[in-house]
Amino acid sequence: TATPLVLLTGAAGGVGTLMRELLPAHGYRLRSLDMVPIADEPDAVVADLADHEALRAAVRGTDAILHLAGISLESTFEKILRANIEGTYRLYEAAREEGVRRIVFASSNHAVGATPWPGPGDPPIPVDTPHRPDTFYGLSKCFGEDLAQYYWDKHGIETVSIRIGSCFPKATSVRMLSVWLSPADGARLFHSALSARDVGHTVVYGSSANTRTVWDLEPARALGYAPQDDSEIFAAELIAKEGELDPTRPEQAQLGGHFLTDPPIWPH
Ligand code: 15L
Repeated sequence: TATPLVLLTGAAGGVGTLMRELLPAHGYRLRSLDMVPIADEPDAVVADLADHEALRAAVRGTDAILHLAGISLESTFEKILRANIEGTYRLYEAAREEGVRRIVFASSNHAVGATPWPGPGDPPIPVDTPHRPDTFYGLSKCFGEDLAQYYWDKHGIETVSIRIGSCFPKATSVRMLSVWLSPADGARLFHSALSARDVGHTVVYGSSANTRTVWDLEPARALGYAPQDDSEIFAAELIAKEGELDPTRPEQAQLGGHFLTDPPIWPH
């Protein structure tokens, strides 16, 4: 069969740039969508998710969508509303109109970021833990997960919502020792989420096989994901710098870390 064509939204962003590099080796052709042009991409579309005709044209003929577009950190409610909440809705509508049956949604740990950091001996945080967003950003990811459930129940569009931890080349804080997703494992996980059968709407956590993992990776493994990396290679250096993770410190008391304690961003 032909190599599947995947629309990558937010292709110029941090994770998008890593995945343009790493996903083709898993057997995909990519169409890159972003608001900004990307150099040297043969199949690239420059469009805002609010441009309905451009978005439909970008979605047309694809086998699946990897939805990474949106604001990736806390911002004002107005900006989050437009980019993440409206943008994700518009993408699902385009998928419905064009008959695309599978979306992989970049959700985030910040959808449940207000969940207390598990203590020693506590069970890992399950995927069905209640939504506890730590920011407007996290709230938009809760919305995206519910939107995905709705489009599955109502329109039969399948989604894997991945609550990504920290997908960067290296772990750069003791918190990240628990939630780090190496770029190579990220590509493995996106591949599993794109290719697993009969997912309906499935929510998983997205991290590497970290020694200090705090959440349940089994739902991701059930999709076929077999992580190869472990953030422990960064542990000695980070602990020497910051000390061990200490849940009595406010910025380490909950899963979302400093997202809970950073000052809110108000619109002025
Ligand atoms: C996220 O959702 C952000 O997009 C990313 O930049 C990191 O801050 C990550 O969470 C994290 O929790 O480390």
